Amino acid sequence: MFEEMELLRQKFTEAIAAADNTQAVEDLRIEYLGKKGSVTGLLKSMKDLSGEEKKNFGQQVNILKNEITESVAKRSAEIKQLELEKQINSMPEFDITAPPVLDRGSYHPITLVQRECEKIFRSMGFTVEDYSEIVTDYECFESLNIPKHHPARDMQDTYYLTNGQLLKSQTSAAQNAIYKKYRKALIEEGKPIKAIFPGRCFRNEATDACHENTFFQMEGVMVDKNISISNLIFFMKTMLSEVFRKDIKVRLRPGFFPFVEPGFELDISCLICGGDGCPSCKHSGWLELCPCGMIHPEVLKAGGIDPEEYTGFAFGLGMTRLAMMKYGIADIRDLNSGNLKSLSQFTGE
Ligand code: FA5
Repeated sequence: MFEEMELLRQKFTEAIAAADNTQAVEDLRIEYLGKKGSVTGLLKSMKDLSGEEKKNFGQQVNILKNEITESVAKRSAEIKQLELEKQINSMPEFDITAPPVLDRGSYHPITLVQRECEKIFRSMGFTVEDYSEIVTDYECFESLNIPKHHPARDMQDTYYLTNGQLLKSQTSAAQNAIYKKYRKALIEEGKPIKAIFPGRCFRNEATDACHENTFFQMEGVMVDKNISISNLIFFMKTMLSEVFRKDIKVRLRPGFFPFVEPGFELDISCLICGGDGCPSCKHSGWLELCPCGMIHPEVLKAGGIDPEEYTGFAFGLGMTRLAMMKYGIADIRDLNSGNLKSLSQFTGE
């Protein structure tokens, strides 16, 4: 029986050293110390021994039982430690002394250029207005001296909604509301109307390197007594020199818009090809950027302003094209692409 006990001890010593997970150790505990376990079996077999032998054997079995209990506890603790170390080693390395590397994202080039324009015009006393993207026929056309069936409506292929409203095809759609908002201060307090209103525009256009169906414009108006074309030219020049901060070639040519008289097209020499001609400027070397003109008397009248007493200028800056020129983006479609690799490289100042 003592031999049997010694064999059991050896067998257990080998088994516990080989147990490499918590479950294996628990299985061994049950196998040796459980109700039907080997050590319990040894105790049961004592009944056939004489008094002195029984006492002696009983003591030895208890020693073995204690040894096994201690070994199980020790091996369990070792395995828990090993499992913890394994878990820690599989975690990505984290160096708390390393400087923070935060991905802060970046602004879209149009946002950058819009903010820059807003800053420039604010510094010249203009307010920045917001306007809805869904507007009425009156706002987008009739109040701008473009009655129903006027051929000028064909200049913009407009998206109409089933309720008769439309997606704003030009930021000029906000002009009437701006005149009505500030006319009282103009007439009663002599405060000139000076406002810009950036916004998204929609046209059902075939897209190419310089045309999108969804693009941004920034409208600007100034109304007061004695406003003339020289005021218009001053503000256009200031805006362009502040945005580009380098000499750029511009040209002013006559342009037709029913809401201005006279009207102009302000083009800039294409900064992608340097004026040689490329897809970005439809191979003309020039890019239509900022049509403008003196506000038509009918438009002032529709806004509740007497054109005999007041005059003003308006412009409709193509902000998406401005972003193209400012950041050297050859294809306008990249700006709506959602391609973070190309869009996240611009940082403004
Ligand atoms: C207008 O939208 C007039 N409302 C501008 C205006 C305002 C004239 C006030 C006079 C007084 P036009 O359709 O040309 O004009 O658009 C103005 C500018 O928006 C263009 O010069 C161009 O820079 C930009 N633009 C027009 N269509 C697109 C397009 N499909 N994709 C990108 N930019 C465009």
